[in-house]
Amino acid sequence: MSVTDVTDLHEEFDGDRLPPGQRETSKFPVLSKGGTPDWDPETWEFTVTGAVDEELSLSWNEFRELPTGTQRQDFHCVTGWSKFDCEFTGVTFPTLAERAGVDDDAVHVMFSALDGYTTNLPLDDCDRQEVLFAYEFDGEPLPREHGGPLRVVTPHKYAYKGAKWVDGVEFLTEPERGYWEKRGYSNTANPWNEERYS
Ligand SMILES: Nc1nc2c(c(=O)[nH]1)N[C@H]1C(S)=C(S)[C@@H](COP(=O)(O)O)O[C@H]1N2
Ligand SMILES: [Mo]
Repeated sequence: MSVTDVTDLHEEFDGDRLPPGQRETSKFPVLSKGGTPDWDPETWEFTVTGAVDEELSLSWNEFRELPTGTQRQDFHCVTGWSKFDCEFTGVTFPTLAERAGVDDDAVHVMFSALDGYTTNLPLDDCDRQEVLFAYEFDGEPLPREHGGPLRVVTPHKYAYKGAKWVDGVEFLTEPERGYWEKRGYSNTANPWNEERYS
């Protein structure tokens, strides 16, 4: 299977591959605000709501029928570690946005997750090929503690912008703040600019 390598993304931000103040690790630490929530594939429902032409509600099987791709990405955690060359397989944000048909007045996006987590991004920062709804990591089903069955990855932002256990995407006409963005982490989260705190 072909893999799209996006590990040169840092060039767009005029930065080194390892962002300032980060150290590289080969481990994949787990960072969750609480425990790993239960997931029932029979009742799980993925919703796309808000400023869209057609609100979507997809079962796990329906979600898995969306077109997918595999990307090699770097992962930057705001607590100071970066993991290079993660292979994530999933559905790109633009693919999903196109399915729903985004309204002209949508400017912002809120992701929500099974554990009650939320995180927000401007629409421009989401509508990129590298923003993936990922369900495989290195060719295996995404481990539950890393957000399985489905998580968002945002290699151009610190990783708290990627909701693990994601089950909702809401298109907004005004910016709003998510869980960590309300609690002192940066709303913008650009690793090459060290936007860690607000
Ligand atoms: N649903 C959910 N998503 C989440 C979190 C969380 O607590 N709940 N933590 C965030 C934070 S702070 C980070 S750094 C990454 C960590 O991902 P990992 O545990 O796979 O390393 O997930 C982000 N997504
Ligand atoms: Mo984090």
